[in-house]
Amino acid sequence: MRASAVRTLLSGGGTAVNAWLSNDSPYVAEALSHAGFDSVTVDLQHGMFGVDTAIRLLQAISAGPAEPFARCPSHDPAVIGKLLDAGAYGIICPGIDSPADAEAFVAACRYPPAGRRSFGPGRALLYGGPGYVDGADDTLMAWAMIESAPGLEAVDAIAATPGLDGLFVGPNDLALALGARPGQVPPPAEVERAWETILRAAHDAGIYAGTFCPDGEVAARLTALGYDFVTPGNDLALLRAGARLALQDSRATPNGTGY
Ligand code: 3PY
Ligand code: MG
Repeated sequence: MRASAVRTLLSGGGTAVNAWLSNDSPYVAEALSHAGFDSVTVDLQHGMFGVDTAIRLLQAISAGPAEPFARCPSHDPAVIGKLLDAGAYGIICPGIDSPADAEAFVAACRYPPAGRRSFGPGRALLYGGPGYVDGADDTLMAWAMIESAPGLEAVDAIAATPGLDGLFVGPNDLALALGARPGQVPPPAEVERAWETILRAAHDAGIYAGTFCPDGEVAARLTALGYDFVTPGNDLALLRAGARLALQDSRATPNGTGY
């Protein structure tokens, strides 16, 4: 089976930088896969597309060097199984609020006897190659999102879930849950504290810590703090930031006065 480059990077102490797709263009997915990210995540929770399109996006990501990941909409095993069968090498599951949620999520990602994933790896056999079924459980990554007050409260018990590879912070939902505003730069103090708590819980349990970030600066700061897997905003944030810079440059005058 094809090894997971992200898993290999993290197990050697490196940090992976992940891109996040909210739009439905396979061309953009392919371009981001060639842009230098370690993985590209297809967002089935808030992305502007459904499962059929997500499968095309996973194919497009696989045309470049980045590893195909997906954020499922919930821990519904039907959708998780389909994304894995379509070749996702990592699943990021939103709204894990309890150890029971985490167990259900992990079970959906692993074949029996470790879990309850049903057999039928269509495209995953093409991407993963020979040995997929035997290697899948030790290769594919399961990331539980901590993004609610109950999830934060139960973070140590969630981190102890057998078979879970990492905790992944959802700073925007966490901000809302903690009475702050989502999408703030700099992020609110409540979220900063949660980033520290969740990092410690993951590493104390011997698993990885990942997070969504508003931008690359916050991603670099959280990498320095110890995060193993960072996402510097979604595709639209990258597009807006690039557009802003290009406009600024285009409208600058040689003497710096602007117009
Ligand atoms: C959050 O910040 O809540 C997320 O789910 C990241 O997209
Ligand atoms: Mg969220």
